[in-house]
Amino acid sequence: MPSLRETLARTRNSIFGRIQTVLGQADITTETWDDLEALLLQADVGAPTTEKLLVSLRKRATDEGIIQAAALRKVLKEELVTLLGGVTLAHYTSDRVLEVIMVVGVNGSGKTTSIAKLSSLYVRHGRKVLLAAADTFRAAAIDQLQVWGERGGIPVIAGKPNSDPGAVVYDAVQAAFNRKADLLIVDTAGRLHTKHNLMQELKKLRNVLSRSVHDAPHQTLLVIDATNGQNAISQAKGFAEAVGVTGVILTKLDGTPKGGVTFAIVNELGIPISYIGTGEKVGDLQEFDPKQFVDNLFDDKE
Ligand SMILES: Nc1nc2c(ncn2[C@@H]2O[C@H](COP(=O)(O)OP(=O)(O)O)[C@@H](O)[C@H]2O)c(=O)[nH]1
Ligand SMILES: [Mg+2]
Repeated sequence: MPSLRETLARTRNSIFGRIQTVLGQADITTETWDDLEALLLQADVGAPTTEKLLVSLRKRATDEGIIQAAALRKVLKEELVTLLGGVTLAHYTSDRVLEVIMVVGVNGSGKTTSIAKLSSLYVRHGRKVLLAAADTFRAAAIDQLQVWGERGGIPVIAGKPNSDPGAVVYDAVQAAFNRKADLLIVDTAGRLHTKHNLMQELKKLRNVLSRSVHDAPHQTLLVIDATNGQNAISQAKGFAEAVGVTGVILTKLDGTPKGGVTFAIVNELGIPISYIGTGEKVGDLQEFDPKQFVDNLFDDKE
């Protein structure tokens, strides 16, 4: 499993490295502020979030009488951590007879892979997991989940290609009760003929779940591909409005310079990042820790 430092190498070496240079050994000038703003925008932090950061930085610089750029760097790091919010403690135990996690996101974002990673994590914590292949619109999607299931020894409930995903989810809930599984993870489609159809379909799946399991789904995780940068934000808003997302799995942070999008996601969507994907292997999933994340965006360790 790559370390967070390795995962964030490209984001760090591209733009955050330059922020570090701008906030180096000199006094703060007008140019410092301009450069910082330009770099944050380039880093995929996004306009609203950059604006918010600059307002709090300027206020703190005034209030605290900060003159040196290096001192501002320390404040920037603190504000970045604050922006990301607290740690969302992942819970691997549950008092429920059956806990349900629904996973949504556009095609190719990494839903199925992330489900494999999550399953393995929960299994290691002693949970009895069952998977539902409710992305019935692509035959390959069903196969892919089944392959991961076989590798991890986790049963997968699937229907025929193009069968009703609601029926698959219904069957999966019954199977989970019958087999005394205590965690059901539902894989879903990421693309239909229209976006409207997709959101309607996902709402239908939610209803099937809530009718058959009390308060289900208990978590709805939105998978976002970090390499999409700012484009990911508007997509994510659509899902969040339609199905009420409780947490984000941010994938492909390895190999992208666009890690700054993390700040935009939390600030603009108001949804915490639960996990980050750091590679294609089953172990490449980490719980998100705001402080560690920010520390690893910069080269210095102060
Ligand atoms: N490098 C990298 N690749 C990933 C990550 N997560 C998923 N992928 C890759 O992204 C591609 C699409 O993933 P998939 O799970 O099929 O996406 P889905 O269509 O949303 O189910 C696959 O090639 C995965 O191996 C990650 O965190 N890092
Ligand atoms: Mg898939």
